[in-house]
Amino acid sequence: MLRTNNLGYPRIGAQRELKKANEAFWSGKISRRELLDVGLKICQTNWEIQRSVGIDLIPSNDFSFYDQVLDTSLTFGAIPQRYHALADKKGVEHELELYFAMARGYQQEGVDVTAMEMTKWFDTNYHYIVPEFVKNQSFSLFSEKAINEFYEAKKMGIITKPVLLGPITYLLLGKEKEAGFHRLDLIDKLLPVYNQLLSKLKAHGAEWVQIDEPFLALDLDDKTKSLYPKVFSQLKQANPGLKFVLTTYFEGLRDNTDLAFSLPVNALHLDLVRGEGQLQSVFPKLKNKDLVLSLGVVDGRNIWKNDYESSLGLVRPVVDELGSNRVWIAPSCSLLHVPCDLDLETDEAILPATVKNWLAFAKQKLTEVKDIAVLAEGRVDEATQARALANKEAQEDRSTSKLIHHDAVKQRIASIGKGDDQRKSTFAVRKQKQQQALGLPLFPTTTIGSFPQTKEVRSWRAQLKKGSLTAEQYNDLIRKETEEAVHWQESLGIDVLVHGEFERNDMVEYFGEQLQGYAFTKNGWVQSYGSRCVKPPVLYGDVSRPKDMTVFWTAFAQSLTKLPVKGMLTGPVTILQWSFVRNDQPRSETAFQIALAIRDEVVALEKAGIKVIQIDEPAIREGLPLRKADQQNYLEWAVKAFRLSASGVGDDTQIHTHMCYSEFNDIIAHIAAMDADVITIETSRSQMELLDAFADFSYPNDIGPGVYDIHSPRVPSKEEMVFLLEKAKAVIPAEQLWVNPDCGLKTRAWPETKAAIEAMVAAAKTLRESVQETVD
Ligand code: 39S
Ligand code: ZN
Repeated sequence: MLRTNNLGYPRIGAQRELKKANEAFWSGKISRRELLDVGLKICQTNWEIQRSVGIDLIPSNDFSFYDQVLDTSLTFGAIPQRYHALADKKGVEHELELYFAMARGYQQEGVDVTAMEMTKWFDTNYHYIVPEFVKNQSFSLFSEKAINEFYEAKKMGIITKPVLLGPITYLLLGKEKEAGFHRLDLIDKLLPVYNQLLSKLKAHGAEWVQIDEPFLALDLDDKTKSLYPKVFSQLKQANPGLKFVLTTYFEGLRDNTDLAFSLPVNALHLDLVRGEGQLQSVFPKLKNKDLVLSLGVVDGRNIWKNDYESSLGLVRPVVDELGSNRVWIAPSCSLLHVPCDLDLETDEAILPATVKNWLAFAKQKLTEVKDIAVLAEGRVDEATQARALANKEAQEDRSTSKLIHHDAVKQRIASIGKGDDQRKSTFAVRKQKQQQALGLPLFPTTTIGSFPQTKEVRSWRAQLKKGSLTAEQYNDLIRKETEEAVHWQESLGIDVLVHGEFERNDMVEYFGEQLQGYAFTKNGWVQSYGSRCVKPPVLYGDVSRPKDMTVFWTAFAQSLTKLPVKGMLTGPVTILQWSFVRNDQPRSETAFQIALAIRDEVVALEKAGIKVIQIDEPAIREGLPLRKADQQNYLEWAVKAFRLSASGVGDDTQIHTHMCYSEFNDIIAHIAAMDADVITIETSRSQMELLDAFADFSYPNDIGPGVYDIHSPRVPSKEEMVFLLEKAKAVIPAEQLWVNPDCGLKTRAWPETKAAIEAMVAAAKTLRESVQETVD
């Protein structure tokens, strides 16, 4: 029997139930009990959906209240010292409060602890909480979440397959918080606790356990390579009778193929979307073994319908070779990265029926997995037959659709000239001209662009969409909000102002909505971090810009003040990265199309009298291919796309860019090659660690290292920020330094925003005074 295997299901709920419950709990509106109930309800719903579609291996422990890596830290008791007092004070029944304190920081009842660091999950727009390890790290079975979830599903009559982050991947995802050891050296302490958990799961009736080791599909050093056989034989030995499905994703195994097939596991999952060609090389390894292969043929990272015929082309030879008992059909990775249910999308004005017919979300992907299994085995019922036919028609419709291709766009791409991705003069020349135009002080202050998207602002937009506010009424409200923000910034003494972005829903969706070639959804939410979700627009066709996108509100804000107002745009690579993009042409081609649209907007802003323009590229590092061999090519076209978007303006127009949430050290030369006049960059959660890279490299242009973490409601003191700025000043010349927060402020509330920005401006003043003193 060809079985079906799911790796993970979206956990925010089809109506973002988890987001709403979490936020209600944090603001004291619901109790812990009520929040736990919402969580359980989501688990039960997800299990039921999977059972009804006919998924054989249904995951548990893929649910999380905030993040699965943080769950793992709590499971194995890797709780950093600074939370111990809180843990003791609250006691075990407050596990959830401790958990959220680690995720978000905690500033109450005389306790003041910062949040743990957060960073991108491989090359996705999902963020995980970075485990912190110390030299004499100890582990213990602290949270029993994995067991509880297994038990809950069992009550429904479902024997789930618990999902655990593999021990090597878990350690690699973390960071050493002191010198003198390597985190992989902690494996001998971790494994006994890991085994303790596994034996409990077994005792509760678990048969299969999914061990996620995405690192096994990446470039590995010898130390890590040699650890894999050791770890997996120990797991095998310590847990007789338990079956392991070793799960890799986001890349093909490539040079780790032999290693992966040598490991003593019962099943191996391959991502056949990213590692398309890898089946050929694994065939020879399968002889004389009873290993099960889980074939990840349904794309867990994008929303296009699976092409049944091409999937069957992959699957059938494997079934012929191994027999159907040794083959599972699966999505390529967890479905966490796609929205829940396409059936909820019924508004043809934003998602035309033609485009909708090309798509599949998580729930639909489960059916695809099941269909492919049924078709591959040839025991086809009528309903499956009908879906297979419809699938074939949808593929044909998309491949010939007139909605997708536009000659004018293709011609413009073809005619990109040599100088089109270069500013007119060097940075040194530009800096002088910009200084003349702007007259900024030393340590100029600015913010990253967005101000709090309060409930009110969002509800105005919701009302506009529903028709209970007219466009005029809505614009009036946004105008007032913008005016207030501009006047507040002026009164505070900020040097480069922003308009606040009150008119925008999201920094990518907002642009997608105004570009040709895009469709959107009403409910296509995907978790980004914690309770925060995004609704990536669907880029299905050639991209062009029919009219101005941001000029109106930027020019309005500029009309209110003599100080410079920064125009805010999202860069081409980030728009690409945070959209669901076409898979029928190379990503670079799509990036260049977006770049030209943004370039036109940059020029339009300059024409409207805007002197400073920020083109955000927070996702440039996230788009970096996971394998070194593929990176150079990406960096070349990504940097070119940014430069194309930025190079249409005169020398005296100052171009900023912004980046966050990634380790940038390894691509610093390429960041410099983007040649933005100013880069503002996230650094504060890592205490400005990043700056070492900028100093070593001697970054040529101006830089604003974030002086406080905006992803936590905690208000930083002026002294903390002065301390960080002094740290920055030690490695970056003062003339190059800007003062700004880590990121945009849309996720924050006004009171903490005002307090923090006030302190930030005061910190900049203190720095200016101290420089003045040394000059005197
Ligand atoms: N990726 C993207 N695409 N955008 C980003 O900003 C980022 N930032 C980084 C990395 N990746 C990103 C960090 N990630 C949010 C999301 C991701 C983030 C940071 C922040 C965020 O604030 N998301 C909002 C949220 O989860 C949703 C933003 C949005 O699209 O709350 N809002 C819409 C709007 O403002 C819809 C709002 C909404 O939920 O128009 N409306 C309610 C509804 O439709 C009704 C509101 C009401 O009546 O009060 O049910
Ligand atoms: Zn940011």
